[in-house]
Amino acid sequence: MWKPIVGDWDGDGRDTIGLYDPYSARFLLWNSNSSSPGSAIDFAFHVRLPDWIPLVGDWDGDGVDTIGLYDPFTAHFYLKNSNNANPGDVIDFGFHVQLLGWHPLVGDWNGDGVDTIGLYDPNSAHFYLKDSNNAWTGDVSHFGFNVRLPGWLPLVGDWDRDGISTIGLYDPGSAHWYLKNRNDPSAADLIDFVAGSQGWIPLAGNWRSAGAADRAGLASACLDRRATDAVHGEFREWLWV
Ligand SMILES: [Ca+2]
Ligand SMILES: [Ca+2]
Ligand SMILES: [Ca+2]
Ligand SMILES: [Ca+2]
Repeated sequence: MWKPIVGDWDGDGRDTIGLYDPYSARFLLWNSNSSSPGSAIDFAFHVRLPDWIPLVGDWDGDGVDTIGLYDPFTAHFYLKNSNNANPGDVIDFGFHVQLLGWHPLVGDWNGDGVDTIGLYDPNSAHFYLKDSNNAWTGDVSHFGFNVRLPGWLPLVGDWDRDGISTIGLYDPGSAHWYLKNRNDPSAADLIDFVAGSQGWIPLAGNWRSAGAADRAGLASACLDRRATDAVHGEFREWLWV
């Protein structure tokens, strides 16, 4: 199953779509959001990584988002500073624990222009946010909601455009979105109700223009590769007011 991703692949300030195929570790990245997005940046590592999770972030703060991969069996992160299959610029670190079911996160939690990693534990609704991309645990901030939120999915965005990424949660069961402008366990700043279909994946990005706030979106998880090698799927976005 191909996985939807979003990022600013060309550094123009606008996020656009991409797709990741876990069966060949292949990335397809488009620089426009349209149904016929034209030619994609297309590269693959030609290994089968069925359970690894694709990541996107600006790991070096140059304004261009690049890819990463997360191995949930060892809580290991592989972050690359260019969008190609050359392994020469991979930042590579791990926590040597098995965190099955946890979700990796990416955001600029301290507003310094560099994206760093985080993790979300769905069993305790706990977020762990780190300000550097290494295995040191001294800069982890964590908070939780002390409730069980089975099936809820985390997302990250700069909803108020202050340069700091904050968390959100999407409940696919009720189609409720809870977005926060601070990384703490206080109540959500924005609650909305927009349903996707079964299995849709929540996304966030600045789809509009450079300097705009991030907005939420949904992508179909039913992406498949047809005989023509074209990738079919659906992305939807809407405006938060
Ligand atoms: Ca862009
Ligand atoms: Ca970058
Ligand atoms: Ca940062
Ligand atoms: Ca913010």
